[in-house]
Amino acid sequence: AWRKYSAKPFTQKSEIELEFVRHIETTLARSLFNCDELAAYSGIALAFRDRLIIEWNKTQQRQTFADQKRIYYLSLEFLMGRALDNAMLNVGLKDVAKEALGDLGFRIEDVISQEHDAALGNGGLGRLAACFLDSMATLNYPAWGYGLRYRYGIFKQEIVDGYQVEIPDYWLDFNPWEFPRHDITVNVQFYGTVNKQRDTQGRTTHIWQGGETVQAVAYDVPIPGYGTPTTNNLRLWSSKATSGEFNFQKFNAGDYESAVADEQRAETISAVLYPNDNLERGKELRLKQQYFWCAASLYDIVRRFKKTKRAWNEFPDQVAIQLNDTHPTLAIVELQRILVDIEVLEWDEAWHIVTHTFGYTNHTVLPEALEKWSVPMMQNLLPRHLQIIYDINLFFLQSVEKRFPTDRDILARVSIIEESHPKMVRMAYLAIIGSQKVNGVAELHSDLIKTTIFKDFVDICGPDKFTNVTNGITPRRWLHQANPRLSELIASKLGGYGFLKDLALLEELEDFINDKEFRKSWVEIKLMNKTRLAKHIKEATGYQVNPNALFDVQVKRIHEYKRQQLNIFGVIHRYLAIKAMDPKERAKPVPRVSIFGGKAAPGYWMAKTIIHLINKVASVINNDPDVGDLLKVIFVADYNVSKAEMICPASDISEHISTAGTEASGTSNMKFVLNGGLIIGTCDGANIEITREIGEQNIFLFGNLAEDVEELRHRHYYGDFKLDMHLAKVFDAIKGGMFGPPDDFAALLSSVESHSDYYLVSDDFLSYIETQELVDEAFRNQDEWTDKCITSVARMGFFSSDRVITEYAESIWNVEQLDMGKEN
Ligand code: 26W
Repeated sequence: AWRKYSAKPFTQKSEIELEFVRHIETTLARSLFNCDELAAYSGIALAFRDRLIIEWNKTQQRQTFADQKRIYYLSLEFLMGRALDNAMLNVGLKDVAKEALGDLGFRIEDVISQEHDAALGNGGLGRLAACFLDSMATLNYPAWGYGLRYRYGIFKQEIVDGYQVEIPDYWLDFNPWEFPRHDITVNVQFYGTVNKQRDTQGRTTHIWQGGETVQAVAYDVPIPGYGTPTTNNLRLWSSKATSGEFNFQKFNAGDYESAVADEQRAETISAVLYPNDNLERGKELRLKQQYFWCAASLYDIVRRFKKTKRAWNEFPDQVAIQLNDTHPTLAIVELQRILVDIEVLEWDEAWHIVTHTFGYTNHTVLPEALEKWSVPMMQNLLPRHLQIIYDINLFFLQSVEKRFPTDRDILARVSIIEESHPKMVRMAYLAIIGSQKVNGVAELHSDLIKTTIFKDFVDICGPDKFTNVTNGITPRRWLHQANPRLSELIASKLGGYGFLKDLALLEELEDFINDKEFRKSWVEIKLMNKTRLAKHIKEATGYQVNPNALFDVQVKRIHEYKRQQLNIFGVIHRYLAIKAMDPKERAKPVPRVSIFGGKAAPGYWMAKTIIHLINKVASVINNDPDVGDLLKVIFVADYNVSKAEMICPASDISEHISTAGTEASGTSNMKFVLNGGLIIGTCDGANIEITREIGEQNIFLFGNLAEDVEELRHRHYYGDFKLDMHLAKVFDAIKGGMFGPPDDFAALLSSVESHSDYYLVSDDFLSYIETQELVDEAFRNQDEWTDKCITSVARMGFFSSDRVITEYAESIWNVEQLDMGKEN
């Protein structure tokens, strides 16, 4: 009987139309006669959501029945972007939906663009988590994402008078992609005290009592795989006050205000995503977010494991938990607490289970980004966890002392507790000690963590604990969805869309490099993508840019280490050169549009100054009649995932120019090359492996190497340094007021001129502008340029996140794909 009534997924146009109309008229209670694009988006999204949920249910049943080891990906950030287009493509019904919407009087692009980005992340780390979810579902891995359901995602950026202004991103008004699970809740405790007790067998146990309790409510987001029925789950926790007596007691006692205040305090935990990227500020609310999310997720994972009635020692055979940076490190402590305090396992047995369950991925070597929590704060908020951390540390240091009896200060160096005032808990050390494997995200980065920040741990734990898994991106969103025409052209040559599931197949494209029709289409597609971006630029900024000019793009979070200042100084250099030319000569340079985009953390003053300078330079250059089309400077406001989908396919060259050794990997570099753009970059992060794959004749590398950075910084420090002469002229122009009051930029210039120049802007400047000239020269020869682009795309197969997930699954998680039988 159940089977007779169970829902069936739609497959044809007429069924989509029926579902669409049903949702408009009933779910949304609207009339078809006043159905605007937003309503149309809602209708079609709800129809696809229903479809996903049917597959989601079946996937859960299959995975429960298969009873295999599962992957749990813990990330404080999931930068998902829009869901509708992705859902339609992954399910394979976008063309059908397009016709259905057409019948109903809508253009699918307009409907898709109604959707608000799900922007629960800052940048690279959060977007990587989103790509991983797509690949895990596509490869049929039983996998769960766990995160926080922030009421406010990353802020929206507006540019007012050249300055960044932050607008709250309230995105939950209408979100058809989440399912509240009011029946799936976990109570999470904070503060309170710890008491020792003896149990009936005479053992000492620890009871954590008192304090406050906050309720975590699950919200589930379906994650459809591409070309497979697998639809995995992303579970996001939302905080609310525990229902019941406590509040009612206060309320009945007439203390209405404080009852409401308690409720608000609880809801504050999941209210807002911290907008810092690569900066740790040590705020208590952030620690609360971390514990709230770890405790709820672990409770859920343990509950699922217990349903299988297995012995505890089988836990690591059933559960792999990956920590996306150190933000979820408390999960290690929480599991140990559950096993020892609640399940009453012996310490050593519990610790064995814990250390075979977790893996830790490091995403940054910047010292200011490494998480440390003050001991007094942790003592107050999580008293039992601090005790457990002390015990973990004690046993760890004892083992180190035994093995290195003569090294006098190794214990202080590797202790989880830093002996500062106040004392601090070093989360990365705790993550390493509690994990089975530690990985970096590109080869250079993985080498650097082994030789610098984690060197002692390589000596102590052995080199096998540390490995590399180079990042990747999902070709579904970053090729097929972002650049449908290019995807279609490739499919027409390779005989289908198989490359979307096996990106290495792209290599066959090299066979068509001399195919005239193919090349012509290739160039036309790039021009169309640039024209589309030019249209957006015109609407957003009022500036008209020429789509035939060289589009030079740098879009990413604004940070001194990423060196947007190097780029804008280079732009000013170019401008001064054009101005100095005899008007007759001005036909020579290649016309260029320099496009910037990215958000600065609201408290990061230097990054905001860089944004201000870019906008000031733009308004001077763009309005200078001497320059015309030769140079335009554009700042695209509110860079986010959906803007990236428009911008990546429209670039000729993109900039990935971090100081060598500072950018762990970078992933937008991969997106740009996959979309037929070239790169100007430093020998940093994944740029190095991209070069190895595509060939050094196809990339514009410049600048000092990571191994030289320390020595160069030393030289600056001891004053043995002279500002690059071209850069000096740029600085003179700024100081002369060419771009507004020089005081506005004094601190920025001084960060380069003074004794430090920590990010080596001056050291790399000459090499940068010379390499930009090589870019001009190469672009003049359009045929050779096209050769480079096609060859590069053909060699990008390595950077699929499917390859990345397969590596994690085989070398870290030891998890198998679900056998989907013949139907797949
Ligand atoms: C505690 C504040 C904070 C917030 C976020 C510290 C650090 C982070 C992230 C780890 C920063 C981040 O996003 N790192 C980026 O991770 C990407 C994915 O691996 C890499 O491609 C980027 O190079 C790296 O900067």
